[in-house]
Amino acid sequence: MDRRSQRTFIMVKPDGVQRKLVGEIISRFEQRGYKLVAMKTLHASPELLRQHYAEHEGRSFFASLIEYIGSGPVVPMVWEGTNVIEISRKIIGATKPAESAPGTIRGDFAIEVGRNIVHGSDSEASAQREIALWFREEELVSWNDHSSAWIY
Ligand code: ABT
Ligand code: MG
Repeated sequence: MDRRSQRTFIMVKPDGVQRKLVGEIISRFEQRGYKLVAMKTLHASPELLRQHYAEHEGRSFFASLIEYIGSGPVVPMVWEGTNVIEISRKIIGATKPAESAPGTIRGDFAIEVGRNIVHGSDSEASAQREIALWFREEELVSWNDHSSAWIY
């Protein structure tokens, strides 16, 4: 695969939507040089969220996590570009807000681990699984971003 065509799954959580941070979050990925290839708004079902967070099933926070992410609309997205999985986790910042550096999304906007604004896939396997869970193949757009000649 072309190294520039790595894709990851990013989702603005209900607190990010309600706080009107969707544009801010999109801007940060655009400004870094990444390409938006899919996006929608939906109110996710508990079933979809249980699948999304399957790795945390059985943990003490699982039920409250599903309730929080299901409490309002979310904005799932797919972003594309070199090393986007690793770099997007840096753009987002650490899971615990006390550890998320200023300049990251969580470091600038979040103070609670249970209200941390945005999700990003943590590995290639997660990215593939999550993209397939939230989007149909035909919802992913391939397009040539000529302006990125100055980034690559
Ligand atoms: P996500 O992007 O939501 O997956 O967060 P991240 O990958 O940074 O953190 P992980 B470890 O995947 O946590 C998922 C969500 O579960 C919440 N959580 C996690 C707790 O509330 N308590 C905990 O002890 C842990 C480990 C935080 C994460 N999302 N939210 N909201
Ligand atoms: Mg995670």
